[in-house]
Amino acid sequence: MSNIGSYETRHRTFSWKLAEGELEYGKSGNYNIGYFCTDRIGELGNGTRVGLIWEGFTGEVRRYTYDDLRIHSNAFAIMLRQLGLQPGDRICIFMDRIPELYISFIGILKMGGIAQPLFSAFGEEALAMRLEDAETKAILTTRKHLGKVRRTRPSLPHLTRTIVVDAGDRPLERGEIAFSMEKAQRVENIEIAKVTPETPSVLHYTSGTTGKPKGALHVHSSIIAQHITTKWVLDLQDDEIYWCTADPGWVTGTSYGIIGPWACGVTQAVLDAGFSAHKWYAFIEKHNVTVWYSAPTAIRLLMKEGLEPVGKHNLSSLRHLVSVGEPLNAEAVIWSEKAFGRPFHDSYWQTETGSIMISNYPGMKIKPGSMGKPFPGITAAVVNPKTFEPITTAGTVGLIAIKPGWPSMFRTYWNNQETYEKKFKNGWYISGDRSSVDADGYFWFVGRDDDVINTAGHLVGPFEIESALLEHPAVAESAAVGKPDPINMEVVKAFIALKPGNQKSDDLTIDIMNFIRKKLSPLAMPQEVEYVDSLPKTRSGKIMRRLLRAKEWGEEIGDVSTLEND
Ligand code: 6R9
Repeated sequence: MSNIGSYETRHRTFSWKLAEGELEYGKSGNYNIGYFCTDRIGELGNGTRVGLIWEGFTGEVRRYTYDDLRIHSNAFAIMLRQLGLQPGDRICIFMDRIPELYISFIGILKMGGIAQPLFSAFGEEALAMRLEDAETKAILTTRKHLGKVRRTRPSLPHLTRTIVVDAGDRPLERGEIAFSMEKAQRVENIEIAKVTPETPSVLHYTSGTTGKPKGALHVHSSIIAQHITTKWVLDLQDDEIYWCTADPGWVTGTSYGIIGPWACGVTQAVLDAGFSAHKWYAFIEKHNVTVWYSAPTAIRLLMKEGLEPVGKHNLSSLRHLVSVGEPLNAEAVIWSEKAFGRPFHDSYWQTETGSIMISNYPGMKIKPGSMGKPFPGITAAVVNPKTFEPITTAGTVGLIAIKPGWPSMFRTYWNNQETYEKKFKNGWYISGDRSSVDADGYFWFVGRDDDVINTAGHLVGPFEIESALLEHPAVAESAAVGKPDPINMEVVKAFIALKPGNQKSDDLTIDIMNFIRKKLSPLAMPQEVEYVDSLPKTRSGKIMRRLLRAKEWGEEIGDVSTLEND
């Protein structure tokens, strides 16, 4: 039996008070996320349960119980306090996916700091920009990334503390502190910072379409939504081995890679290694992963490798699969059913929303290619882009809008209240994505508002074209963008990466064009196909369509600091 049981019943009977009750949020005056992710699990009698199974790129494995997580996060909190850091200070975590990343995140929250996780792969410019904007006081890092931190420090007067978690006895420079989590004194209990539900907790930088990245600020009560969505969408049950493939530099890696699963007291597995189908399947097999939260980009990479590597592993432990981050094409859902005997369940949300807003739930009928329905307690609609009034006609495309008031909603953009306020229109939070809703209440993603293609006055969504392209046997990855055209204003241009064993040719291009024309329409047919080895993506795996588009239009590319380039 799934945790959610019947979606309809939950939808009818839901209240955020009930969700608070499920977590006992505020019990004995405690509102701190750090408490709920570690100490509380011990109080429930599960302190000896493994909370983290970590595997490094060399295959080394480490296990931490909830008691360990509590004690080690206490050590981080004590150390940060001793360094004079205060509640409300922004403290950056800049590490690969090592245990210290996950545990220091909790330690920062326990001392009342605002955790600012950043991708360790960021170069110094991307790093400096975000540290400067947040006036970050301290950064936790490792020797591997220390050089970048050192190079940014002269331009960052607020950054007064650099903590190196693997320095050992090696000499450090002034202002740098060596701290070993494993060697620190084991303190069973500390005074966890008294916070209110509205005290800031996490600052996540999201890359805007142009200009500087924006810092979405979250608060401690976000855990109410993260906990209940983890329980009902990811369906985590007591004895789960859960794997979230996202890096905590991306919101998925904190909301559902730290807070959600630990608030539920389950075992989560982390793999600190790059992508390879074989490595991923071996990881699932070795640790008996039961619930897997991943992203379409990764799923499409697995699809590219085909069914053969799947057959080489025993993946029978898997029981529930969920996807986020990019539109999940119908083909990927169908393929996963073939490969793993289970479909990927799509889930839709944003850094700004802090938790899953729209999803396919265990037990609810999946319509492949649809994002599913709003989470119980979430009022979502598509609204008219001009009037911001809800569209009630099934199938009509509009902007995805959500009624404010859910606990994990961001509270502002750091230093940018003006942009924050612009996100609200006519009493709705406007997501910036386009979708339609069908007669059964399922949402169908169309594209980001700024990615929609206007060809001869018709709005064509890139997702529809890309989904169709991915059904062509030669296509592994695709992006559809608008290209200037003197007659039609814009026409569709497709960027395509081919599956192994296929060669680009004029015949193939014509075949692909015809494939789309027949499947969709002459309007949606790409007028041009460009073959690429891979598509430009952000570190969270999102295809950067605006970058491809900007080239076609000869426009400024804007901020590319989240671009994956290795
Ligand atoms: C969690 C996360 C948010 C943007 C969002 C949308 C795209 C996310 C999606 C999806 C289609 C889904 N997106 N999930 N598009 N289907 N299931 O990804 O946060 O990094 O802030 O990105 O990602 O365009 O607006 P974030």
